[in-house]
Amino acid sequence: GHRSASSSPDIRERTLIAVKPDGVQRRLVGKVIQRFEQRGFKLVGLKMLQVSEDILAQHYSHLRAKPFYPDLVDYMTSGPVVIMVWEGYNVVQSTRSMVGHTNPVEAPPGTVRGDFGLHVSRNVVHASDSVEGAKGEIQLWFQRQEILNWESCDQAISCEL
Ligand code: IDP
Repeated sequence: GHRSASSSPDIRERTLIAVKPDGVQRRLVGKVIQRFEQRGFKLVGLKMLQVSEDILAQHYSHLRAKPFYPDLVDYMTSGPVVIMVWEGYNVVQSTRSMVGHTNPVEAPPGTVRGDFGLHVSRNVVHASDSVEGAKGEIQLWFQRQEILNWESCDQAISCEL
């Protein structure tokens, strides 16, 4: 169809999604991945790791002064996380709405936190909250060569190019 440079969708937008230690323990990794896959987003990076306090301090630098910060560090270092980069049109905003409010009490059914979470201190997943924030988080968590550029055959069908 007709499109101009300014209106063409940015299909290369990326975000960082993590299944936190409670999500890994509860065997929710597959269910979380399935939601983003079936929405039409493309997985371009994936790894499992034990989080270091150093990387966490950078990732959650905006929360360092909060009273819950020490508990947040204990939670996030309590076991492995699965960390991912997802790509696609409007992926940051769309995955945030699929993840739901930070506090699962406020997250509606149908969202990851609304379906799988009970308390704000164990909210199953992380998702970047802005395009700029996502860029910084992806740089923090991933080496350049760990992100794969691959063409998906359904791109034109899912995103009307
Ligand atoms: P977000 O994860 O929805 O982007 P942030 O405000 O960036 O929300 O908080 C980061 C993480 O810190 C939350 O996902 C949650 O795990 C934890 N957290 C936030 N607020 C609280 C709180 O009031 N008590 C305990 N943990 C919290």
